Amino acid sequence: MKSAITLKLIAACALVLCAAGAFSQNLEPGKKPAAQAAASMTDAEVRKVDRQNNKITLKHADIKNLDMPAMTMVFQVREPALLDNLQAGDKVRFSADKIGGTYTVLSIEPAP
Ligand SMILES: [Cu+2]
Repeated sequence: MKSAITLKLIAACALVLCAAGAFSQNLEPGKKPAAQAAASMTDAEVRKVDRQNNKITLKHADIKNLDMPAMTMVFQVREPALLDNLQAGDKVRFSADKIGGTYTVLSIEPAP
């Protein structure tokens, strides 16, 4: 009986912590949550796919969430599978963020 009550208390506390966490994030619009859906999609063209090093060269449009103008540059990719089915010349849309000081592609898909 006692343990059931304890469990309920723990669950309640966890819920409160969770809600507080979400709330504080909303209170700080200047701070971007790292590596998430918050990163907007950017148009790009694939220039080079480097599967050995998990890197991709993209000629990209302005990246709003990174405050970066259009350019051609190399990105790290979050996971090797992102490079599946990609090749130079492909038109794509991707999201990226700076992770540990490295510009990293979080998601990438064929342009609509
Ligand atoms: Cu760039």
